[in-house]
Amino acid sequence: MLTREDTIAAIATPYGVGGIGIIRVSGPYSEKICQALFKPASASGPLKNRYLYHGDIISPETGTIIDEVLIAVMKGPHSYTGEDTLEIYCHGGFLVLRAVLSEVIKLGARLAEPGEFTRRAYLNDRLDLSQAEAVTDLITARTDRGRALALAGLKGTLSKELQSIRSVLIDILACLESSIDFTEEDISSVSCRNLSEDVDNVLARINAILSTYKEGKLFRDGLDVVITGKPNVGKSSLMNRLLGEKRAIVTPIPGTTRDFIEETINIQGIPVKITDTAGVRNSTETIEKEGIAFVWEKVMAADIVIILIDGSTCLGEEDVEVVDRNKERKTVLVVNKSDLPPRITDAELADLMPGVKPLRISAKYGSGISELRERIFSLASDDERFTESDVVLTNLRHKISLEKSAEALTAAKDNISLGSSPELSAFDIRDALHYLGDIAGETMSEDVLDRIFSNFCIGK
Ligand SMILES: Nc1nc2c(ncn2[C@@H]2O[C@H](COP(=O)(O)OP(=O)(O)OP(=O)(O)O)[C@@H](O)[C@H]2O)c(=O)[nH]1
Ligand SMILES: [Mg+2]
Repeated sequence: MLTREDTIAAIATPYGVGGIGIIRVSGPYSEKICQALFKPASASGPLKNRYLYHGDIISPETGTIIDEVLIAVMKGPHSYTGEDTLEIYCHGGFLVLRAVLSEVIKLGARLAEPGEFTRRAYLNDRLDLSQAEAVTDLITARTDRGRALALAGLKGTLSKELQSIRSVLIDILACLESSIDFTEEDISSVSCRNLSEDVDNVLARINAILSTYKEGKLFRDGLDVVITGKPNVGKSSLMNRLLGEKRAIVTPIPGTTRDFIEETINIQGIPVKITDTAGVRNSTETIEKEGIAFVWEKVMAADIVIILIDGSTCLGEEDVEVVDRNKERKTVLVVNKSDLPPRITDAELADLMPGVKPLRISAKYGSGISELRERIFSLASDDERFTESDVVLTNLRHKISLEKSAEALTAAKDNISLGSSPELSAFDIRDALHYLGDIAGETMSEDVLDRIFSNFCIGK
């Protein structure tokens, strides 16, 4: 069980070598730890709040200098965690950081759990839960659009919209509750005539947020695209072309790629993981067979499959097998080597995949690649236009709570229009409020919080 009475500490920068490395301390001992460890180069007397000081970290036991640092004390409640905090900007070497951290621990702090600083920020009302969750999204964002959405979440754009929805619901609830105190005949005299319309408006606002989830998830989690086809069609060349670097081995020998290779690229803000796979053919060779078994696994898990065909040779059995295996999937039919004389006609392609418009490219020379990126984007978005709005739902937990809230509101609306007793509708509205409150983390149990914060890194 974590308590907030103790003082926590962690290295907040990544492991490895860097210009600086930061140790973060939060809790009631922060200032004392600073006094015990730090000798300022020039200042005297107690360190001022939110000032940066230059000096040495000195081991209280041995009197030896451990590092020359900058240090800042930030007193609660105006700090990230809401508690007294200390940040020590050390030289960025792992041994330096470990030595300073160990002195901090000796002085009474304990090592922080993953996400514990942000958890304290949430427990001290510096952030609501959805904002705290946006912190990891921001750190792990892989494209600019993903980063912008996470930042909007952290700044509270979703929280504010939900807060405003909740205040409308509270008004509706007040109306319903006041009418409960009146007799049946008096109900109409209470000024709550448009309740059904009010609930409808709230439902529309919730549905508008819900409708952004697909987009939010796409920008946050991205999607998986697998390149498949028979050997030597240019899968690895296409992989390299999409990445803009030579990542996969390309040779004229069929069967070059044995294992799969995965890398992420950015397509209009969506992080797209591209997987290059082994060429598909009937093989008796163990390594190649294993590689091909992987292909089918990867293809099954993919969001979009690129079926690659070599346009400079005739269609073969393996091409047909690849197409057959992907009948149920979202696919792009890509014909490579368009720089060479074509050996496959449009009619043959139409026979192979009826109703599908093939895309001719040259992975070697780069033609057709931007069209391919566009095809991937429009398949991913189902040709829907994305909002420019900042209130975009990216988190499954939030989506589930919003859906439950919408369900409760629909029930409330039905009860109101059926003229049922106001108690019933009030009950539904309270439910809806409760689910909205879950998003901000108003009534979260410890184990839900444990689950959420365990995904954070240590020191955040
Ligand atoms: N002319 C031409 N040659 C290409 C093109 N794309 C790939 N190639 C050549 O085709 C050969 C095979 O390319 P790879 O990218 O290794 O093909 P692969 O599909 O990954 O092959 P495996 O890994 O063996 O399944 C190489 O010699 C490439 O240079 C292209 O657009 N035009
Ligand atoms: Mg290859």
